[in-house]
Amino acid sequence: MKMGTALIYDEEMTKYKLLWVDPVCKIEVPERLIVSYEALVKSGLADRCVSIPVREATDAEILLAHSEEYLEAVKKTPFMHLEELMTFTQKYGDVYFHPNIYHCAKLAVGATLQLVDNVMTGKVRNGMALVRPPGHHSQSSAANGFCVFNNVAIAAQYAKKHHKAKRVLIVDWDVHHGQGVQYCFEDDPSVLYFSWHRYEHQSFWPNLRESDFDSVGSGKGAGFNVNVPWNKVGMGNSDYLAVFFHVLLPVAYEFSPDLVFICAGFDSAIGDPEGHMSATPDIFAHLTHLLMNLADGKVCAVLEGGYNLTSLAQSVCQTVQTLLGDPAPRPAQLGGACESALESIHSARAIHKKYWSCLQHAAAPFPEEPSSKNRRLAQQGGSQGPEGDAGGDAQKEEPEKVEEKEEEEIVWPEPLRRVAPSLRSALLLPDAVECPDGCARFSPAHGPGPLERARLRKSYLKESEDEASVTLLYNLTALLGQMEKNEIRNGLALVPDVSMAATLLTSASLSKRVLLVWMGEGPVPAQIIEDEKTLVVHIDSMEPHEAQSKYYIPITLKKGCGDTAGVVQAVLGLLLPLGYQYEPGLVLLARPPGCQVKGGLWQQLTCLLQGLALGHTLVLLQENETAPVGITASGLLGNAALSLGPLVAPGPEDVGSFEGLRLRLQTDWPLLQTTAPEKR
Ligand code: Q9C
Ligand code: ZN
Repeated sequence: MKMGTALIYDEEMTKYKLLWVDPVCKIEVPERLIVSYEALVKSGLADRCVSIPVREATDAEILLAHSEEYLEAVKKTPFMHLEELMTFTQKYGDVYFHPNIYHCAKLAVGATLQLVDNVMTGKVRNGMALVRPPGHHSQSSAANGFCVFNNVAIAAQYAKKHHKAKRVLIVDWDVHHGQGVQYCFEDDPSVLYFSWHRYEHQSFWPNLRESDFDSVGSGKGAGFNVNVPWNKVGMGNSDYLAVFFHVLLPVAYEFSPDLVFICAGFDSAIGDPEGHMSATPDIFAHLTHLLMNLADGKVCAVLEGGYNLTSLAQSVCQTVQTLLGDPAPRPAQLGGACESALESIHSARAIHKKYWSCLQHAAAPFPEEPSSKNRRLAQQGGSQGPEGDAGGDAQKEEPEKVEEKEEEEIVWPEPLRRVAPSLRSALLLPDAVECPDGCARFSPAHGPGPLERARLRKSYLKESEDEASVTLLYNLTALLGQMEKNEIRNGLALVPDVSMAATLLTSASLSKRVLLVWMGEGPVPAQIIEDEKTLVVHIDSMEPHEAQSKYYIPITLKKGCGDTAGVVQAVLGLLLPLGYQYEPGLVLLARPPGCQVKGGLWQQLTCLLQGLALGHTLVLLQENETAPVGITASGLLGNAALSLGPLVAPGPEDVGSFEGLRLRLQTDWPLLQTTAPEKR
């Protein structure tokens, strides 16, 4: 199994800066890289990574995304005097040159390629390149937006050419639109480009018509460009997660990349003077986690923007710590996406429904779209107006208007320290079943006393059952207890009766909230369904007998759990948003007898659920069905789930019924919303 996280950084990339006065460019400072790296060192994260040297990209590599004329022009900049540099700079938008920037730009590309080589050859599983200058705005023949060469676009071409990557996903979570990346792959179906960006109906830089949601790619590449424009500032954690659950992840899983790039700009985090968003640094732990089971875990994060040094350093640490496999923090108090974000989500889903079967039942585009946007634009006084926070009437659900505050006035709590329990995975297995490598066989310090034995026997067992059954129950609660004390991260138990074990555990859990995921035929024990502190998500082929309630959510699939595409859709669009909104302290994943979920999908589920409850996942398997033990253990140990391959269309009735379920549940669970209220 491929292990390790690469960190690629070289101080040399701090050695250029703005040499004249320019209010637009003054935020792009060497300290951006210095504070990011220092934070990684101070927190001990840098030491845990595999450090890989940078190199200079070759001309041929740069030419994968740029014209010869442009490369030749940039090559002359190291020999230019100040005046000449300023003149050269003026040919482009929002960028500056320096005698050493060409050298740094070659290192930034080279660092990204080093990352790709190490990830694609399996020397590491994933990694991050901390680079300057950034890349996603630069174009075939133009520098732009602090970017000289398009690091990620070059690296995607390189991965296709040198590592035979067939499908590459680029997730651009920087707050600006990476138009350079969009242009590079516009008609290329082998590279799926996703970007969200501050847009404000085209009034925010780079003010491009083609940054809107209706730029979907062209020719063979139609459908492979996904834009989610933010038309208001102040977007927060719920907005970001909603876009992941309802737009990016379904499409990404259907696409099934061989490699994932993150254009990891952190100007989309709180406190950033460019972005004016409110998402907190810990959200990047989740965004990273949610991408880490695509492409067999091959994720290359490459720094782009990020101009608030505090928020930048914290966000970089959150990202790298997640790549390393530490448990993600609990994202607290998620609501639904705000109204403006829902409009963007709706628009993106509607325009892409003809390209992606996971979206085929998304609501239709608004009839007035996209012209309504132009009307609003006109009301704001033209398309090239300055960026700013003006326009739109404030509504209750809208994000807070961010006044032109000095950035130091915006404060947020430092992310909590993320502690990984010293024991990652404890398995409760009958003696005859071999314990997979890397896992510990769970044995409690001492057995139950006579009173405890009597209590367990009375509450859960028939008279006829032997002492071994009592011991098993005791061991289960002991394992649960150590997980809840954060001494053990996760666990797996092979039990003779999954229903009984689930009943025992939900009642024994001290967590205020337990999420029980029941994969297959029920019934789910009535005692659990009635339990107010357990949210049950039940995926099955049978219409359930029990009436659905806020805390019992049956998801019915025609072909049951054997329908991989259907289950993936249910997991991404329903289970995960429900789980994130519920904020469980413990996740129980139950595999009742005869469960049809295929191995790879089971592993995906095991891995994805670990983003919840600080990674406290307890998996229950049926004693006589030992086949899934190996893959479950592998997922619990933090190995990436294997790619499911491109997904076929889920059954149309199923997709239709998910949409119906989503509509019914979204009042109680706003993170399920995909459409603005008045448009529903
Ligand atoms: N305030 C990156 O984040 N200036 N580039 C915008 C509007 C350009 C950002 C002016 C910002 C470029 C990589
Ligand atoms: Zn940016």
